[in-house]
Amino acid sequence: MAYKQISVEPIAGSCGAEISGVNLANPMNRKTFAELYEAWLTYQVLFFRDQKLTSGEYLKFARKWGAIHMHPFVKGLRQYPEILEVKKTETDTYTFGNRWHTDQMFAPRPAKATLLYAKETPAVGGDTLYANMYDAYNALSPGMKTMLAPIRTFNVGDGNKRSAKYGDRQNRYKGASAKPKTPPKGVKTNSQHPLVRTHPETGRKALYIGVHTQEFVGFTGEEGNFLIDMLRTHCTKEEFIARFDWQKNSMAIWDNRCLQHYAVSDYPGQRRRMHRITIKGDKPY
Ligand SMILES: O=C(O)CCC(=O)C(=O)O
Ligand SMILES: [Fe+2]
Repeated sequence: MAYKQISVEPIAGSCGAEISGVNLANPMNRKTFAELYEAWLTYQVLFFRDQKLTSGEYLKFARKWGAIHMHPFVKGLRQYPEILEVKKTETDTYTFGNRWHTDQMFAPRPAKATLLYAKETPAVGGDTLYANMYDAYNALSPGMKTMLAPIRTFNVGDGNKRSAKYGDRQNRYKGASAKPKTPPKGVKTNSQHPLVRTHPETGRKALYIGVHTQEFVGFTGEEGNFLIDMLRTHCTKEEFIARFDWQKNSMAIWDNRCLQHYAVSDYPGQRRRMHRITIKGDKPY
C-alpha cells in the first residue's frame, strides 16, 4: 500500500515499522487514522518517536483503537485508572513483562492491542522484543500444522505453575507500579483458547501461546509440557523477531493477536518508566 498521510519505515524483516509525519497529540483526520490502522495490521507493531502527549491526549488517542481493557491485577494511575505505570526503579529487581507472552491471554477476551509510552528510559538497555506469530505458524511443517490445529490451551493469569518452574513467581507485579490489586468479582483470570488462532481482521492464522499457557486441554502434563516448550522455543527464533530501542517520548502500539513480546531486563540500577494502555479484544477463534 502507498501511504499518503504518514511515512512508514519497517524496522525488521519480521514485523514492526516506525511511523513519522504524525503528531499524536493533535486530533487526527479519518484518512490518517485509516492509514495508521492499515500499517498496524500489516506490520503488527508501530513505533513513534518524540511524541509529547498529556495523559488525557494519550488516552484519547488510545480510544481510537477500541474500548479500554482494565488490568485485573494492577491498579492504574489515580487520575487515569485506564493508564498503568510499568516502572522499574534503581533498586527493583523484577522486570515486568520479562517473559515471552501476549497480553492478558488468561482473559476470556484477551487484549486486542497494547500501547506503551516511554516516560523515562535507561541510558542504554530496556529494549522490547516482538515475535511475529503469523511467521511462527507458517514456518511449521504441514504435519505439525495438522497436529496442532484442534488443540486448545489452558491459560492462567496469576500464580501459575509454569512461571514458578521458570522462577519468576515472586514479586510478580512489583515492577508495575507496585500497586497490585485483587481482581474484581466476576473477572475471570484463566481461560481456554485455540492454539492456532485466526486473526479477526486479517483472516491470517497465528500461533497463540505465551507464558500464561499452562496446559494443552486433554493432554497429559508430560505431553503438554513437551509441546509447550517446543513451541515456545520455535516461536522465538531470531527470524521472527524485531527489537525496539526506546527513547523518552517513544510510543508503541502492538497487536496481541499475532505477536508475542518480551521486555529485556538488562539495565540493573537504572530507571525505566512506561505508561501502558490496553485495548479490549474479542474471544479468540
Ligand atoms: O516494558 C515493556 O517493554 C513491556 C512490558 C509488557 O510486557 C507490557 O507492558 O505488556
Ligand atoms: Fe506485556
